[in-house]
Amino acid sequence: MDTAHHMILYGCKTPYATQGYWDCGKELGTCRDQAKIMYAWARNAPPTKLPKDVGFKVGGDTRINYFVLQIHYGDATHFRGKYRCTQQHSRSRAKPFIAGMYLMMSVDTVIPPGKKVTNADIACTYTSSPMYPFAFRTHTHSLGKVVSGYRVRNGQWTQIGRQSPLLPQAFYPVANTIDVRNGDILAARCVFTGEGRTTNTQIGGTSNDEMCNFYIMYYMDNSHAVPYMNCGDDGSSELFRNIPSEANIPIPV
Ligand code: IYT
Ligand code: CU
Ligand code: CU
Repeated sequence: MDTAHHMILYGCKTPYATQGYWDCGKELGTCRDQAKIMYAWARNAPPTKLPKDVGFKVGGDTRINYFVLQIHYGDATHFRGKYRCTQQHSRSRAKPFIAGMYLMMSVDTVIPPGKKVTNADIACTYTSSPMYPFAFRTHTHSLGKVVSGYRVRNGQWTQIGRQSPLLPQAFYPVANTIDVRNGDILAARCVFTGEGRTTNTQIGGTSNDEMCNFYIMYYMDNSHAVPYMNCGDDGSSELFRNIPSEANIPIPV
């Protein structure tokens, strides 16, 4: 971990290269098609374990035919191009539960310079078969203070997870073991500060831009599983009037 700062495992149908390694930060990216995040490791974070009988479905008609491991180097001086890629095959029976990822992301947040607090709110009504969240991950760049995600059912907010995005951005166990059913609302808030900036900060890919992501890793019954879902809606201010106040309290790091 003195060398690698964090790693993300993506699944895709068509990666930029099918062997070896390449620089995904320059002209090449990770996947030519839509990348799907499957796992994240970050320094010092405990490993995420899939619950018993839960597995990601890959291969066949899943559109996940390649794994791409993206490594963000903190200090690459000790690395010098040495790498080894190994595969561990384990042939196991199909799992009764399919793991999946629900990605909540803000697409249009603007953080004014100098403004102490800017919230990015995301909410969507859940319209699929029941899912069971077991881990969550938050992601912002340097202006994020706290990111929280909830299930809202009949007006009642239940926390799925709350974390400082300045801590290692791995998947952490959920705060509450809950189900998410058709008709529930999934809601997330990122709290940002514009302090220290002299211009507007927008959502984007560079470290001068920001992102607001709340990932929910879940499992679903094999028979009607939907492995990847997204939410990019703003949610109404009416809804977010009732967000628990903890969502506004920065986590000290
Ligand atoms: C604009 C933004 O928020 N990008 C995020 C979320 C994202 C992930 C994936 C967007 C798309 C994806 O296909 I996978 I479209 C983002 O890039 N997050 C990064 C990694 O790419 C996963 C992160 O560290 O969470
Ligand atoms: Cu990193
Ligand atoms: Cu980002």
